[in-house]
Amino acid sequence: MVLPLPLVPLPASAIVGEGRMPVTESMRVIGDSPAAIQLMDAVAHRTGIRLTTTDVAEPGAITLRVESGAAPTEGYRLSIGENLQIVGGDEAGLFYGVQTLVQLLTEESGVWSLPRVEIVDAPRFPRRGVMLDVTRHFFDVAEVKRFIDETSALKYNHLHLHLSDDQGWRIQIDSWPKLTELSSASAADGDRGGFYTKDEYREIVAYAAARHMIVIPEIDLPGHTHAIGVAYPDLVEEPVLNDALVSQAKELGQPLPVKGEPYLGWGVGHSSVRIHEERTYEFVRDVIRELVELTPGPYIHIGGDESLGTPQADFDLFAERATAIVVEEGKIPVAWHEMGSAAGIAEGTVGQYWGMTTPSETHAAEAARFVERGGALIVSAADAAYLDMKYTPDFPLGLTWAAVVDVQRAYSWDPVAVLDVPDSAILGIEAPLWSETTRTYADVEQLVFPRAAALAEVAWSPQEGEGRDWESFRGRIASLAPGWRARGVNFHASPEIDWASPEIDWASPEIDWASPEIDGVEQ
Ligand code: TNX
Repeated sequence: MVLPLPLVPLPASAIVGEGRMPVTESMRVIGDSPAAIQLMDAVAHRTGIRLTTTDVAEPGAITLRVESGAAPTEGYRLSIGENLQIVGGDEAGLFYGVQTLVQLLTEESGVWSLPRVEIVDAPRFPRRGVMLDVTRHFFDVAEVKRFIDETSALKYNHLHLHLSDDQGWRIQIDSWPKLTELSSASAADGDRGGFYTKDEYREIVAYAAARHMIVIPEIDLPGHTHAIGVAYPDLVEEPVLNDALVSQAKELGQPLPVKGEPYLGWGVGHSSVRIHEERTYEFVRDVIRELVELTPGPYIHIGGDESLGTPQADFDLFAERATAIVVEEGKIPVAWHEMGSAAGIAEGTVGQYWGMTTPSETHAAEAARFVERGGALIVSAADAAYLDMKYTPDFPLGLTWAAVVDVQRAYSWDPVAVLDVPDSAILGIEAPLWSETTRTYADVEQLVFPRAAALAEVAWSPQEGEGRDWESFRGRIASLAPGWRARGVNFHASPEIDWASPEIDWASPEIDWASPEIDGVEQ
C-alpha cells in the first residue's frame, strides 16, 4: 500500500482522518519559541503564506510545545483535527514534528492545506548521520548551512565533517599555524581549496545545533595525512606508492604524491605520520585540544582508514595512543573500523564500519572489537550508504568501487543485519559524501538527493510495518520534489521514481494507517 501521506521518512504511526485543514494567513502560531519561528519561516518559504504569532490560545491556533514523557527521545505527536498541535518529547522532537508538518503541506488550485491526521512518531536509531568531505573539494560556510538545512529536514541529527586529508587541511589550528597557511589552498584536480576559521566553524556548529544536529569533526590519522607534511614535513613519512595507486594515477592521468608538495590526485594509502616520534603526539594532542574547544558535541573522529603506508604494528600503536588522547581531552573517540585491529583501543571508542553489507571476515572482526571494548558502531555500509557511488554505471558523477547504488539499493537494507553484534551495539547509520568527483556544491546535491532521503527512512522509520517498503517510498519521495525545487536543491530526478506521481491522491480521506505501538508511548 502507498501511504497516503507525503512523508519521508515514514512516521512510526499515522491515522489519516477525513477532510483537510486549509492554511491561510489568518492562522496563528502560539508563542515565539525557536520551533515556532522555524515553522513560520518554513511555511513562508514553501507557500508564501506568512503566519503570525499570538500569545493567547485561540481556536484554530497552532500549538507547539515540549512535554517530557509525551514521546520518546526525539519523538513527537502531531495532531491536525479541529486544532493543530505538535507536542515534542523534547526540543528535538518538536523540531522533527515541525519538519513533518511542513512536508504535509500540499497545494491544489492555489489553496494550501493539511490533511487531518494523528501522527505519533519517534526514531528507530539515535544516530542518523551524514558526512561531508570538505577536503577533496572545499565547501564554504553557506554551502554547509544548505547541507544542514536539507538533511536536518529529513531528520538527520549528526553532521560529520571530514576536515583533513591528503589534498588539504580545512580548519584553523592556532598552535600549528602552517596547516592553514601552507596546506589549505589546495584541493583535488588543482581546484580551489579553503578552510574554516574558528569563528566560521563555530558558526557552522551553532547553525547545526539550532537544527538539532551534532557536528563531529574528523582529523584523519595516521594515513590521509599528506597535507600535514606540506606544512610540517618532519611529521610525516615519505609517500609509499602501492601498485594500485600507481596504476590508478596512470589511468586517471593524475600526479603521484611528492613529499612537501600539494597532492592533487585521489589515490589513497600513501601517506602516514611518523609513529615513533613524540612530536607526532604533541601535534595530535594540540589539534585535538583545539578541536575539543570548538566542539560542544561528545565526539572527535580521528580517522584510521586506509593507512596502507603504515606498518600494522605501528598503526595499532597509533590507534591506541590517539584514542587515549581523545579520552584524556574529554571526548568520545570515533574511528573508521580499521582501528579495531588494535587490541588496546580506548574503551568506549565508537567504530564506523564502512565495509560492504556482506562484510569480509577481517572487517567484521575489526568492527566487533569496538563492541568488545565497550563501544558501539555506526554503520556506513559502502554498497548501500555511500552517497558518492554512482546511481548508474554511466552517471557523470561519483565512483563505483563499492557498488552502483541506485535509490532502491540505498533504501533496501537493514543496518542491524550487517554485522554479527547485538542490535543494541548499533547506534544507527551514517551516509558519507566523499567529494573526489564533486567539484561544486550543485554536484554534491546531485549525489546526495534523493538517496539521503532513502537512507533517512532506513535510519528513522521502523524496519517493518505498513508503508515501509520501496513501492510506498517511491510514491512518497516524489512529494519532496516540489519543496526541493522551491529551495533550488539540485536533486537527481532518478527514473526509478515517478516524479509526477499521478496515481497518488494526497487528499484521499478515510484511510487508517498505523503500525504497531512505538515503545513506551501509548497510542
Ligand atoms: C574510501 S571510506 C575512503 C575515502 C574515499 C572513499 C571514496 C573511507 C573511510 N575512506 O578516502 O574518499 O573511499 O569512495
